[in-house]
Amino acid sequence: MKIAVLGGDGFCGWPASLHLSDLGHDVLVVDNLSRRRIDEELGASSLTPIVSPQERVAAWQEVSGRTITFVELDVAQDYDGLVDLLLAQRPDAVVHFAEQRAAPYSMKSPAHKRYTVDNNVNATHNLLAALVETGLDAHLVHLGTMGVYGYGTAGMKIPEGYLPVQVVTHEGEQVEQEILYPTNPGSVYHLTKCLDQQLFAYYAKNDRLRITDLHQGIVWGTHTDQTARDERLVNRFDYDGDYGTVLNRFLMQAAVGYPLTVHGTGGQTRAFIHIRDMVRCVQIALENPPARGDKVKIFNQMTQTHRVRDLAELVAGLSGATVEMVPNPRHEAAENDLHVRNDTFLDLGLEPTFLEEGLLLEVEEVARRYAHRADLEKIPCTSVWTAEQRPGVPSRHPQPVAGG
Ligand code: NAD
Ligand code: USQ
Repeated sequence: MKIAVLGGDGFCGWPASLHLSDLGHDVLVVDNLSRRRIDEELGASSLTPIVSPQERVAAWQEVSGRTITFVELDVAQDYDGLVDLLLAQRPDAVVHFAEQRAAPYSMKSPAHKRYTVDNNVNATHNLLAALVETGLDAHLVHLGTMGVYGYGTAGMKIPEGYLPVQVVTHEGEQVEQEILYPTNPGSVYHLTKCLDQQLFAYYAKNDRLRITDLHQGIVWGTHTDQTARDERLVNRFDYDGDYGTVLNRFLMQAAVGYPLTVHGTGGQTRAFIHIRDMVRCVQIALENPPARGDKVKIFNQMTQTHRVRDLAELVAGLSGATVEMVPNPRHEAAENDLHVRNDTFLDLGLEPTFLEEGLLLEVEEVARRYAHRADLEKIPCTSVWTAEQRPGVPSRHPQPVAGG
């Protein structure tokens, strides 16, 4: 297959591109390098030393003999460029990773909220409109998030995208329907993924586009079989307070001797997936496209759920790190249970990589190897969700007085 990977320079996109290329697919990486510029804005950088996209693809050619083409393009801003690229390359599939993906970054300020909405919603909509305009029947595989569901249910397992509901008509007849599971985002970033869902549903219905939306949990780990082959292929490893995700942060914090930063009581339960399973899932999704006219296929891309304080205890037990309960900068439930269905990927052959000592140590080992590059001042999460959480700083946007 010819596969365009939008956002192919990122934490998930790069290892997915290498995996697909290794399988013999013709891979085109498209990225505007915004993630690298955000590093500069934040004064942070990947713990692992990542080389330029041009050096990455040259190293892959040297190591594997396979060619990945890199194209710098802003999917959200350069619609005409996207149309021209699709017409010139005519991919069989497009994997869409090209969004601003950090919840804390999306909550930093009104400007960051607006950037995240503009970038993510425009990127997705441009791609959909461009597929229709070009008439290409490419299968679109999007990386969505488990966070579209919120992190709790009425007691059942979170289904894969759709919820069967019974409604009573005005004649008193009970009718069964299937609806998109109601969204309950926990940040402006997560909100953009909820908006994406609506865009997909509409374009699948109206234009019969073939779309798969992968509702992914928190990805942990760094290496895949391909990224480990040469230091120039190394994946990025985010540990800063905006982009670092919880388990990788804990492993990095343990490696550099920093107390593990548990938000609040650490009672938040989240879904997780190892990076090697993530690339396999993308492959499986590409191999099992919906038919034209089908509704959007939605898969829950996660393998396990964990409570944050349990993860901290596990990492502390393995490494001797200390745990620190810090005030939660987010507006989220202090404690939640999370039960998720993920039957589709299991039925299609995914063999989950579970959290186990060896893998945790492998990631900690990566972090230890590059510990000298760590800037400990970048570890605290300083982005807060509400004005009330910003101590001493009065809100610039006073709330309207109820009824006033
Ligand atoms: P990332 O920030 O490392 O990678 C995203 C890439 O997209 C970056 O290289 C960035 O430069 C590029 N990009 C962003 N906007 C673009 C635009 N307008 N045009 C072209 N390129 C653009 O993020 P990631 O961790 O690799 O996440 C990839 C996708 O997977 C995201 O959509 C994210 O929501 C989803 N996801 C990630 C995780 C996780 O734990 N990392 C979990 C669930 C879902
Ligand atoms: N947390 C801590 N300590 C930390 C960092 C985080 O306790 O040092 C807590 C947070 O408060 C939160 C939980 O850990 O309750 C998860 O935070 P996270 O930053 O690991 O994950 P999140 O913000 O949800 O976002 C990440 C990715 C995002 C993806 C999402 C999947 O950045 O792109 O969509 O995971 S999910 O969580 O299933 O919505």
